[in-house]
This record gives sequence, C-alpha cells and structure tokens, in this order.
Amino acid sequence: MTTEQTQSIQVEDDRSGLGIETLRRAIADNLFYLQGKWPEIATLNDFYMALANTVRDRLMPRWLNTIRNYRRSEVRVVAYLSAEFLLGPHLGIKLINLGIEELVRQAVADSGLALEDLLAQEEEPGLGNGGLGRLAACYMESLATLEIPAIGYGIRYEFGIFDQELRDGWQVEVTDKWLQYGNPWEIPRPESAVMVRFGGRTEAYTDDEGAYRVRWIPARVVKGVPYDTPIVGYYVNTTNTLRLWRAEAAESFNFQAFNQGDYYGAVDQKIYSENLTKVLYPNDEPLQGKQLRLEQQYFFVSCALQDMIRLHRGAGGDLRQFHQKFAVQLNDTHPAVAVAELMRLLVDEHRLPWDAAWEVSQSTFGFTNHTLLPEALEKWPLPLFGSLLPRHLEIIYEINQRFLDQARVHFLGDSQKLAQLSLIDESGERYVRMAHLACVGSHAINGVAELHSELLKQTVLKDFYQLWPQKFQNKTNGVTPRRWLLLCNPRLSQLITEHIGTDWVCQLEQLRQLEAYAEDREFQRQWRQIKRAVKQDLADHIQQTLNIAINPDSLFDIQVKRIHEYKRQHLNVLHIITLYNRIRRNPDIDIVPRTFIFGGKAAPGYIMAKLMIKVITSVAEVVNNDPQVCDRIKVVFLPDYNVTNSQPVYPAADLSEQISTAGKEASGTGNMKFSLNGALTIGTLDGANVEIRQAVGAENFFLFGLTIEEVQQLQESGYNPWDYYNRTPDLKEAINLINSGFFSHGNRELFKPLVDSLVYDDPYLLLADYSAYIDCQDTVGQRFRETDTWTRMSILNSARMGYFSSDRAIREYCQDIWHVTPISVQLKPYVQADA
Ligand code: NBY
Repeated sequence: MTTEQTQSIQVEDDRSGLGIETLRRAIADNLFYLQGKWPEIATLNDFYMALANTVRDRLMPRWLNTIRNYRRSEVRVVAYLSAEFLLGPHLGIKLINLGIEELVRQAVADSGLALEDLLAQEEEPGLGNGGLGRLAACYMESLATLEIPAIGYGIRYEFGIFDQELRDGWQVEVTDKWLQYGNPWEIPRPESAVMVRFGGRTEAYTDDEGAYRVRWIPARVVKGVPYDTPIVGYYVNTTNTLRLWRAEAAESFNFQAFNQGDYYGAVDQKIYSENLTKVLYPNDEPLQGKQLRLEQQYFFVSCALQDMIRLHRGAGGDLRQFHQKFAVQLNDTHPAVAVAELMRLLVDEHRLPWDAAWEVSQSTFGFTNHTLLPEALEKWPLPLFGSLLPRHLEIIYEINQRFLDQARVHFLGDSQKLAQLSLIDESGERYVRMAHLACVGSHAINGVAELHSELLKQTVLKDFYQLWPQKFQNKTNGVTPRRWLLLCNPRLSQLITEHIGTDWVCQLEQLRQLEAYAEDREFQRQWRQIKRAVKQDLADHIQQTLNIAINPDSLFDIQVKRIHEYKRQHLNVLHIITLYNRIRRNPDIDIVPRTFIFGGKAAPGYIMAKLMIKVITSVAEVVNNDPQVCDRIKVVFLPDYNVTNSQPVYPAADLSEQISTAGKEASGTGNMKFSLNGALTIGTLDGANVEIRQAVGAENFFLFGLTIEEVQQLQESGYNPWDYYNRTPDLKEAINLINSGFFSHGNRELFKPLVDSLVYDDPYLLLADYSAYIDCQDTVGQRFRETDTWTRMSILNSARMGYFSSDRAIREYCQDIWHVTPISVQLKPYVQADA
C-alpha cells in the first residue's frame, strides 16, 4: 500500500459489511442514531426502519457506481416515462436481489426478531392503479437485472391508490398515507429541481439574428423536486434510478412577501403548487377533462425532459444527438404531451430548427398502448388544453399541419381519413387526441400482446397503420420471476432449484426442464405438498383476518384484479349461484368443494363496479352461513388488494379466472403470475391468454367463450340477452335469485341496476358466454379430482411459462425499439482523500 492509500478512508467500509455480527450492529446503530430509540422502547416499525437503512447503506456503492457510469456520454439510456409505478414493498425484493436474505434473517433473529414481522411493517408505495403501473415496476426490475442503463420518470404522489375497506360489504375508500412514517428508500435531490410553467400566453418576437421566435409568458410556475429510489438488479451491480417528482412552490414562503403584506398570497401559492402531486387519480380509465390530471401529466413530463437535457448537455452532448443519449418510452398516452414539450424545449429554448428538432423527437420516442376500449382513449378539451399549455397547443397545430400535409399525399382526396387522423378531434366539441400525438411523435408503436397488437392495427389505430405499417410492433407483456416466483413462493422456488439449479431465476426458459418431472410420482407428490402448504397459509391468514374458515383441500378458484364490467367478476358470481342452486336442489350432490376468492378495487366513481363488490360480498354472506352448502362452497372477498396482499395469493391458486369478454383485455399480467405458480387457467381467447394457452398447451388450459369474431357477429346481428335469459333455466334461476332479494335481506331494489344491465343490455356478453362457462367449470371440477392429471397439468403450466418473463419482454424492447445494450457496472470504491 502506498502512503496515500493508507491515509485515505473508504467511506463505505463501515457500512458495507455483510458479516452477521456487522449487520446486527448496524441495525442497532441505526435504531439508536436514526430512530432515536433503544431496543426496549423501539416499535416494530423502528426496527423495520433500522433494517431498511442498513440495507440501503449496503446498496449505495452499487447505486453510485451505476450513476457514475451513465454520465459517460457514449452510454445510451432508456427513460421510461410513466404516470404510475406500482412497485410493491422494497425490502423483500432488495434482500433477494442483493443475495443477503439469509444473512439478514439470521442477523435479525440474533436480535430476537423475525424477518417476516419486519417485512410486514412496510407500507408499499401504491403509486399505480393496476396492470399498467405494475408492468412499469416489473420492467424497471428487469432493466436493472439485464444491466441496461435506465431511468424511470414519474410522479411522487403524496397519496397513492386509496386503501380499500369493506363496510357492510361495500367498498369504502381510505386515504393512503404511505409516507406517514417516512420513506427510507428515497433520497430527495433539491439541488436538481427544475421549474415548470403553466397557463398565460405566447408572444412572437425576432431574435438577435433576425429569426422569428415565440416566447411563452406563463401565468404561474411550479418547482419540481426529484426524489430518487434505487432499483436493484438481481445479482448484478447495476442499480438503476426511479426519479419521481414532487411539486413545490417556486418561491418558498419568504419574509419579503410577508413584509409586503402578501402573506396569504404566498401561502396560497404554496398550497396551489403542492396540490399538483398530492394524489393519484384512482381510475384505470381516464376521466375526461380533469384539469389537475393534465397538470400532473405535463408537470412530470417537463421535469423529466429538462432533466434529460441537462444530463445530456452536462456530459458535453449536442442536442441534435439527444436521441442517441436517450430512448424515451411513453407508457400509454399519459406522458404523450412529451412530444410537444420536447419540441418546445428544442425549438424555443435551445433554438434548433423545426425539422432538426422533429427528427430528434421522432427518433427519441416509442409509444406503448394498453387499451382497446374506445372510451378509454385519452383526449383533452381544446379550450382546457390551450389555457393550460398555450404554447404546446400552437406546437401541436404545427405538428398536425405538417403531418396532415404528408398524410394528404398518401390518402389523396380522402378528407374523411384526414379528419380521422388529425391530432384534433373536430367532430363536435374540439379535443386534442393524445394517442394521435403519441403515434405521430414516435418511431415505434406497440401493443402489449399479440392479439392486442393485431386489433390495434385493425381498429383504434387503423389509419396510422395504413400510413406507417413499419412503425407497428408487438411486445407481449411479461412479469419478473424474482418477485412473482422467487420472493412470493419460496417453497416452490426451492423445489424447482433442487431439480434444475438456479439458472431459471434469470433465464426463465430453463423452467422447461421441469417437463421431465411432470409424470414423476415423487416430484408430483412434492409439488402437491407445497401447493397444499401454501394454501394452508392463505387459509390461516383468512381465518385470522376475516374469521372465515376455509378448507385447504378445496379447489382455490381465484379472481384478483381491478373490478370492471369487462373483466366480468359477475360472471364468476353467476357460477357460484348456479352451484349453490344445484346443492339446494339436491343436497347430496357430489361436487368438488371450492373456495372462491376475489380481490380488487373499484374506481370510486364507478357505481356499477362498486355494486359488483357488494354482490360478491352479499353472496358470500349467504353461502358461507348456509349450513347445507358451506362445507362445499365458500366465498371470500379479500379487502385492500394491493401488491403486498397479492404475493401470498398467486402461489395458493388452483384455478386462475381470466374471463374477460374477448377483445377487451389488452394483455393481462395476473394471468402470467398465476400460471407461473402452477395454477391452471379458465379463460377466454383474450389478451395474453391466447399466447399462454399456446405456450402451456391447449390440453392444459380451460378455454371457453365466444371469440372476437363471434362477439362482433353477435353484436352486429342484434344481441338480445333477454333471449338467453329465457332459454337457459339455470341462468334464469341464478339471476332471479339475485333479483328476488335473497342475497340482500329481501331488498329487491339493491341489485336491480346490475340485473337490468345484464338482462336488457349486457354490453360484455355475460349471458351469451354463461353456458359455455358453466360447462367449462364442470370440466374443471371433474379434472381436479384426477389428482395426478391435475398435478401434471400444473407442473406443465409452470414449466412452459418462460416466455412470459419481463426479461424477455425487455430484451425485445432493447433490440427492436430502444437499440440499447447492457453495460456491466464495475464497483470502484469511492475514495475520500484524508485531509
Ligand atoms: O395494462 C392494463 C390493461 O388493462 C391490461 O390488459 C394490461 O395487461 C396492463 C399492462 O399492459 N391497463 C391499465 O392498467 N390501465 C390503467 O391502469 C390506467 C390507469 C389510468 C388511466 C388509464 C388506464 N388514466 O387515463 O387515468
């Protein structure tokens, strides 16, 4: 060692140790110095915080070295723009990805604590609604694991998705105060704050060189402060950053304002500004015309682009090469205003010529669409858009004009086509069409499952497909095997590893080696034993929390997802009532005992979805308390379905309900989590179900229901649900029982909106699919009794799910859209010179 080295301190030395004794001391140290507690008076949460900080210290060298790497100008970085990141709890996955779970378990045990109890303390960051937000989280994890330089940009909502409580069987929303005990996983970076402008007007002027320019004179300014969260890859040094923005008042409350007497003006400004990132909109479809929502979107997009431009220029980059530094992905249309904002930044602020700026923008953006429901396509009333973002509206007009000039050549004389393509909807009240802006501004457009991507080309984006077929791609969704198998199902993971080694964790296709054991009696026995143990755990949890006794040997039939008519939780309810009627009609009937488990939140303003929850809980109350049936059917509604609560659910399922009307579910990702954990699927030919069925084999999948073509035909030929109701006795009996007040203490009004909607309208074709569903469920019941067959099918499901890893999905995005390659991060210690 040279003298210079001996005189320097490696700052991480004392906080990076992984010996059990070192860890134990670090936790005690953090408890004392950060929480200000000693063990005798510390709460479980204090211990959780002490442990979280211990783990955070240990990932810091990886994180800092990763950041250092990305500042290098030649490194191309993925920027994933999403209004939602539904990460789920951090601690468990970080322990696993750092490979220190067992060490920490031991260190914690030596302090007399159980790791599971500390894990249970964490308040998850519920910064998303459902599939779209969770997909962003899986993708961030895979990006890190694959050593891809990436940054996630989003919003640091002070209140995430509401907590769901059930009162008298109804959903009640409770504010999600996830930050109330502090968040050990984020670091605020106030020094990197940026300013975001709103409202006001624009003004033309001539610059020093005599060029025509526009300046924007805003009405108000809000400060965006970034909060960084590390995303740790599995057994790699790469630790990427999720950078979430919080809105603050631009002028902090100051004495000058006070002295001038404008105390309330300053306070009002602060309150107004901070409102911006106060709460996540809890809808999984857009609410048209909510100004605050557009403000949120523009706010985080502007913060993100300003941040990227600063990084790029800081590394000596030229803005004409911006697209070589960043590949920006738009997660649905929520960040689509980025197309106009990047043009504004390049043209107005950095004085690039329009054409050069447009080249850069188009080469920068990719756009992922997540829905086919036409009512879910985001559009903003033009007056609202123009008053909030006057300069952006001008830029959108300019983009539109140039775009339509180009389209006019392609669709000669077809003015209707041009009206359909336009970024502005002028068919009635005028709107800005965000999907059109995203399509025009991106070089790649993708759907999230094969079927969905095909339908996009034929329906909602048909005109764009005709114009630019080469822009369209498919990227079938995937889920991360670290959280959705290794973490949530340790028993099954261990069994798998004992037989095929550990490579499956990062090469999920390796699971295929399990096919060799599908018929192996001993392996089957172990597989069943694990499923049984996991079901027992869930049964115990349900007993303790809901006081419902369920039989762990019954068939666990599970539907967990947002509550929506198109997802058809009420079709599942019709099946339950049908079984109930069969038992009442014939008390000695021999049917497979089933436990029906539901979970999911309804958008607070979606009355029908809330009524669907009430019908589930009402049927549960009757069925669970009927001595004649309750040993054969149980119905459970798990309250507050979120990432944390979902982790024990997927492993315990025998049957996964994926029963949306064909053509309505873009992909689904819960379907993948279930199958990966050895559940069989009952499902329609919708979304990724189609590919899952292909992968696992048609013989290992319970298919039912109308196809998309049949749905279309039926609707075109005049679908009449009333006929189905009248000619299907079991269906009629089930619906009549709801209608009679049987499940609502004699109240015949309660479920009338639901029943009427089904019998007179039925937009999601439950009645048309009812018989096929019931028949298919009967087959499920019979097959469940053939224990060995069922087990073989279950093993084959897991064995063939390799394709549905988010690692595969991310590799495809990297190759086909982002053109980025992995870079491994070297751990160079940060050496601080001593004096
Ligand atoms: O995205 C879901 C799709 O329904 C599902 O099929 C797909 O698997 C998943 C991932 O690709 N979409 C979804 O979750 N959408 C939302 O959560 C959402 C949230 C907010 C808004 C719209 C949709 N919004 O406009 O406010």
